Amino acid sequence: SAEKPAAQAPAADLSADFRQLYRRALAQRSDAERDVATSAAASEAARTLLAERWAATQAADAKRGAKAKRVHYLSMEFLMGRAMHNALAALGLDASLPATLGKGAPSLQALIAHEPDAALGNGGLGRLAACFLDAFATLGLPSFGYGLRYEHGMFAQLIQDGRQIELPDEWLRNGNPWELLRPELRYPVGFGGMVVAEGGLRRWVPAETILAQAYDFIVPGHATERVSTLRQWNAQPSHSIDFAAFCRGEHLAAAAHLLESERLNWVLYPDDSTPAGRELRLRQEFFLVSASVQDMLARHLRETKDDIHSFGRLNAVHLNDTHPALAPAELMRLLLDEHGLGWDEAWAITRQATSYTNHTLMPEALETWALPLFERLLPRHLEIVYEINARFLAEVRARFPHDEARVARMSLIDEQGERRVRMATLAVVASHTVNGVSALHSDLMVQTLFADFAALWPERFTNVTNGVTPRRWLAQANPGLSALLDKTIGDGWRADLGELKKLAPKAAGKKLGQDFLKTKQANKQRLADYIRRELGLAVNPDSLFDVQIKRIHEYKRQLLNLLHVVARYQAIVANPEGPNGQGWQPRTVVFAGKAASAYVAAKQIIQLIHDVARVVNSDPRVGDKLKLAFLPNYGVSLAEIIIPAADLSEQISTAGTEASGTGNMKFALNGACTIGTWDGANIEMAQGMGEDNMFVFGLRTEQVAQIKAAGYDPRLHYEENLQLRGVLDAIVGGAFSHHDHDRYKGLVHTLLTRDPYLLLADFSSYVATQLEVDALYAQPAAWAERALRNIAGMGFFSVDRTIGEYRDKVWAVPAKR
Ligand code: 26R
Repeated sequence: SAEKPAAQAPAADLSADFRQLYRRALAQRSDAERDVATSAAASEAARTLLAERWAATQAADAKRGAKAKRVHYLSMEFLMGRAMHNALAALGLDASLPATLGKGAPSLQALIAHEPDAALGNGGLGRLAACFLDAFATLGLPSFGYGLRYEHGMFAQLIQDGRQIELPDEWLRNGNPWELLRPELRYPVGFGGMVVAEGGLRRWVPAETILAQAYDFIVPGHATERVSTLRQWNAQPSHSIDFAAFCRGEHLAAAAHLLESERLNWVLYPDDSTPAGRELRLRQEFFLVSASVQDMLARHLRETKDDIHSFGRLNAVHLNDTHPALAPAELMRLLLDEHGLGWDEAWAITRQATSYTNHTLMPEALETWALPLFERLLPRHLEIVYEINARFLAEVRARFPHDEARVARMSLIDEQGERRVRMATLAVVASHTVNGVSALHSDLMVQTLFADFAALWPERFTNVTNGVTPRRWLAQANPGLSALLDKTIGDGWRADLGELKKLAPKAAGKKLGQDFLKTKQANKQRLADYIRRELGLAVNPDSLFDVQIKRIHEYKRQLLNLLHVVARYQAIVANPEGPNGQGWQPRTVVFAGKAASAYVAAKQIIQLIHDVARVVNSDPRVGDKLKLAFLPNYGVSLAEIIIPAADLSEQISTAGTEASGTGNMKFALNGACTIGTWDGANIEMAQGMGEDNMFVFGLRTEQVAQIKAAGYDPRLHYEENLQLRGVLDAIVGGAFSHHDHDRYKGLVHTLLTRDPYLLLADFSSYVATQLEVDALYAQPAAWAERALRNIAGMGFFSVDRTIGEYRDKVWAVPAKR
């Protein structure tokens, strides 16, 4: 039933239209700096053309109206990155841009460079949502993304003296050319107040009301005229300034409530370490949910001539993790209190619509809300949660009589200590389908986090392995490799990534291997130039580029990577002839990533990376055998430069901790080999490319569990492994501490006493596998063959396959007739 997008139509009159729009827009900016003016003009021209397609998409879906099931993807995060290249590619104008614009026009690269990233997300979950929007458009799925229009996205990361400094991100300073203000789409969202009984109904009377104003961020697809919508809500005050107060001269007081509402979408929520921060996050979550549910109800009623009963059949409401898990509670409130439905029908509709994806098993990332806060902000929703819980627990007791321990574990309310609402439980109870994001993660999800729920409702749980868009992450980010693929296997892979398997029988081809290495070399040169500009560090583009880029987190084990760097440094100094007298394979180790502002251990890892880099990079005994670079301010655009240049992709989380990973997929797609643990989607990638084609190391999930159960003692590894001892002794002894001798005492102490992510247990296996990497890299033809086999095995990891599975297994969207 997959609707393959039609082949890209040649765009003769489109390019004439574009040229005309561009020139007109440019003429209006004759006083601006040239680079700024040209990119603004190009985005304005592209936006005008795409807005027409967007309107046509909306009209087509509205016409199908009651027949077309709509998917609503609710997410607190959308990590969009830049839009210009994707927009021009969707219009078919990227390759022909110089010809379209004529003499003296800027290059594609110059046009793109001025756009700020839309970084409205933290990491994997947010970028996945952005890839989903690409697939929604490309597959022609009637759908909306729903998010918040944060004024400031992910903070900008500055490094000062090796330490992370967070600065506000100003992505909207010059406006966002890809959004359309929708003045007619504005909904009131309430907070606080009380619940009143009114003629047999309960009604919420909020104490304050904030308006949610829609902005539609347009997202074009590949080889289709369809343009998806990311509807972002902007908070606005429900009434203007207090004019009387203003006239009395009390200017700030007259406007105090404006700030109160606008602060709602000031920032993408960084972490919830303070009470004020937690309350703001809960407000943001409800604001997203309430506006979105009101919007989909309004459209449904309009299209079905007020048939509320068919809402569940014609609308899918998907929860991207628990952050929007208030949606079923808000839908229930509207169905019960505003539309007067009875509980049973309202609940049936809600369950029929709702589905939920879990993205992490880490206990500290599971959302719960203290009851007093929940009740103060959302009194009616708390009543509804209690009623859902009462009915649910009755079902549990009927199935498992005399098992109050189970009831306590499964309750929507955590009664241990301070009472709290468990959002993951609400999401599971309200959903018809719950999925994890890789095969391993989905298995662990039903064995651990949701074991009680899987015992009750086994059919509710499923897996949908993540995927990435080959448009942004291969076609746009890596034009050199893309051209080589086009020449070798045809250009069908953009719309059907399974085509990559045609590469497998050719992988050993000598010429192909050389051509592959040539494209890699050009990408590495570009990254080397970037590193020199950014850090003033010269790196050898012929060295092996060993890359770990992702959020800094203990479970992701950037520190294990760093322990290997220190071990290698010491080995190079001790033994310049190399591990077997053949010399050392030169390496450039690249890190990038942000630490949550309140995450002390992660920030210390950033500092240690810089401290080690200072010592290693300036040691004349090392030269280019080892260089260490931390690139600041990681984000989508930086990833687009780094990933195509990587030889080796580090995916080294403790087995059982990384739900899926999606960076792992982007690297392999770009011809990097992976060194990785048997975790997340690494496992399925290894199966796709052949296990022997991945550098797999370390303990497996069951072994990790066994070792922990038996009482793990990291010190034993320190005592028996001389190399490890040398590394930790150097770190604790101040070798990298930069006049601050005890800087890393605590960090090493934690490793020796607790080491919760088993770095020491995996160290020797990791170091040994790194030597295998060196050995293969020393044979360019064999390395190229391996990389090509990796690419050939990546067909499964297209986001188009992922969304096809959601459509069929989760949202049950019927094939278009
Ligand atoms: C509630 C708050 C503290 C919070 C917790 C966790 C906010 C955001 C997160 C982000 C988590 C859930 C996340 O990004 N998970 C990642 O999702 C990716 C997409 O499925 C996976 O590839 C990746 O393995 C996982 O860590």
